[in-house]
Amino acid sequence: MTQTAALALDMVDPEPIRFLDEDGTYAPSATAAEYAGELEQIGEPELREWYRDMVATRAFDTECTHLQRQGQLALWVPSVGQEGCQVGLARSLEPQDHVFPAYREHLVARVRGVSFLQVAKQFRGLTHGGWDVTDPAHGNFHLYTLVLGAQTQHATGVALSQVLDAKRRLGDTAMDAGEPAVETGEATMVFYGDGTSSQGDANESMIFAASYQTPEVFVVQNNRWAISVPVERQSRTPLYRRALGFGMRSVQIDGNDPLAAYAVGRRFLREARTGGGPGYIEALTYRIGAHTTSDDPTRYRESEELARWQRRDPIARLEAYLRSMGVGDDFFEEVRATSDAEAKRVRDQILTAPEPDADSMFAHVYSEPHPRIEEQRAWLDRYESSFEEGAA
Ligand SMILES: Cc1ncc(C[n+]2csc(CCOP(=O)(O)OP(=O)(O)O)c2C)c(N)n1
Ligand SMILES: [Mg+2]
Repeated sequence: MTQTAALALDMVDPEPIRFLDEDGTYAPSATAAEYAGELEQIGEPELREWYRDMVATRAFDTECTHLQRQGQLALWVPSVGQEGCQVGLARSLEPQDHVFPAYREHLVARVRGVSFLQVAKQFRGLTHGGWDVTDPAHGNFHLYTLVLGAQTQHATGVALSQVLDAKRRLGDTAMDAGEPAVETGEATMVFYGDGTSSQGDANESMIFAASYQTPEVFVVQNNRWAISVPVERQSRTPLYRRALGFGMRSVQIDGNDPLAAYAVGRRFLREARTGGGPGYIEALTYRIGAHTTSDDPTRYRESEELARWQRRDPIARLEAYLRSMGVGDDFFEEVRATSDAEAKRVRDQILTAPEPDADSMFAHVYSEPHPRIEEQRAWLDRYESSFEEGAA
């Protein structure tokens, strides 16, 4: 090993950026100081809304887990424990930005205007993909992606188009790797997990992002597990260091601190929009629940680890901070009641939502008629008519 390589491995990692400590006291880390200005617009009214987003998402999440257990959803993917980074990052976006989720970003969906009902419909098999991303009400929130890392390619594709559009506005139609970043006025944020950071897609999209200086923010929610595989098995260095190797600014934040997520998200997005190129945020958090309702984490996780992270619950942390600002019981009780009622409404609505016509699954595969699709459609017709009375 050369001396340089040894030095790189010995590198001391800066403390993760944090404003609120684990018990909700405002106690910024030394690394947070340079981001404090980003919080100027954030006061008690904003924090109350963030808290509402978090509690509403958890109530919805819990309701969906019950619905799956009762056989009403095919699958559910809980986000419990990860609401802190999700709320801060979602709130740091501007309306014109694009957002590419993985499959656990229910809170981000809500903030961008995709309803919980729309999210739940996907897990009941009532839609063929999700929501209409081109509908302005949906805040450029793209579709959930179960193929790990595919969304990073989609995000870099959109971010490349943001560069090209900006260049065209300046009368420059050529786009080459290695050119300086341009001011685009809009950015793209992509969410993925610690396990997904090992996928080729995620790494390739970062190469393109760095080469073409896309206005992009890569967000890795490091919840410590990729189903049953711990993050230590995927990477011998902290994940944020990988981005440094691609030539991107990259930081680690306390992912259960909404203020840190907001401040860093806002800074990185603004830099991306104004010609500063891509950035990478590793949010250190924890998946409190199961990977999905098909998983039993007690088979591979220690209960002490879970208990340790339950004590760092992002909702409890923000609640403590709000209480220290003088917010009283009435508010917290009202939010809980409203959130439970909202979750119940989604439950009632999903149970009565109409099923799509089976034939509609063929409608959007190709834009033109296609013989293979016609063949499959004919097979389905024959199959369905075999149930009709008098059929052989
Ligand atoms: C390309 C691909 N490989 C494997 C899977 C199966 N799979 C689904 S989720 C998952 C773990 C993902 O872990 P991570 O990226 O840390 O995200 P998390 O679920 O923890 O949010 C795996 C292996 C998949 N969906 N897609
Ligand atoms: Mg993970």
